[in-house]
Amino acid sequence: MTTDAKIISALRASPGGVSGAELATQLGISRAAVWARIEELRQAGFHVEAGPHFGYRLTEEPDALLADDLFSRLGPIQVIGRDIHVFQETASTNDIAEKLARDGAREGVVVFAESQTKGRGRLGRKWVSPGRKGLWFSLLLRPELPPQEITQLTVMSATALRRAIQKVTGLPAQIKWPNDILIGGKKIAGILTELSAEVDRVRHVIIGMGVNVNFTTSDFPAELRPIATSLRVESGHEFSRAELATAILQELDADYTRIRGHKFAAVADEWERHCATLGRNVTVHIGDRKLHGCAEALDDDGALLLRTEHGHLERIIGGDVTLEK
Ligand code: BT5
Repeated sequence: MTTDAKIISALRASPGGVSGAELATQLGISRAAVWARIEELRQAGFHVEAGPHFGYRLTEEPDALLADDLFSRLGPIQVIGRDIHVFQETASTNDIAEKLARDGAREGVVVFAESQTKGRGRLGRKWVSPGRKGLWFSLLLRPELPPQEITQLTVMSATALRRAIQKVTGLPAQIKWPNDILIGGKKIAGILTELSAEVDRVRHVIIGMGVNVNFTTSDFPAELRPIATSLRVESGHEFSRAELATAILQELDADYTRIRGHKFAAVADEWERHCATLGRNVTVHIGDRKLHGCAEALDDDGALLLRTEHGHLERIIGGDVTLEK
């Protein structure tokens, strides 16, 4: 943890205030250095009062994503979130994570951006990601899985994301295969898994996630209003993006630990319990191909098993699913 992250943690732990001397001892730095760090935190938007009787007291936290703040909230994790980068604006966080991967970064790195100018979905579709309205981030993994089992990671991401949303907001989020999180039938979050692999070996995987947090209805472009929603629209109030981001990283870390421990079946069970797709009649579009059938199950690799109208069982690893009424 960085010094700033430790200061933020110490201030949060003592809402009544903590003295400069105590902070200096805890951190092994001088009182002057503590003062300088607190000034930096004030610049970043933290309101820190100072007084002779209470020392330093945190009275307000910014609605900004800050790597130090996220570290201070995260607590012990195995892999995901051990390095965190935050950009004010970038084209796509997946591109930054991809570059970090090529430069040899270790797995677990997470890249956030306050806004993206070229946020993307699958097949080059656009992902709307305006400043401070949501969480736009990507993580780098180097899993020991063959390329055909990578769908497990999309399943894992959806499961962890849904659980974090439910824990923090209490809203009933559901998963739509393969990569959407829905509330009330509308999309609240999407996942973009990008793979770099050789024939039988995965080099790395970038998992990009977009979560609509504090959008109002009018913040959405008109064409998205019928199909998209946000946590704010669904609950009627705003959420701390930092708190939600922390919960998501913790849940992702927990599920990645399950996958690394060969417990994908447990993740898949949870996925199935919260899936809006299974047992439903669906249409799957794969490029120009269109299949109708009943979404029966998820297989061991995370692919969707579709019982077609002709009675065949088709194994689907990608595509767009429309739920039929
Ligand atoms: C996805 O694609 O759902 C994956 C979205 C992943 C976005 C994250 S943000 C951080 C990281 N960096 C990136 O550049 N991307 C990732 P797909 O299933 O193809 O859905 C895309 C479709 O969702 C679009 O064609 C729109 O119809 C709709 N859409 C676009 N922006 C949206 C939003 N903010 N909320 C809900 N729906 C949206």
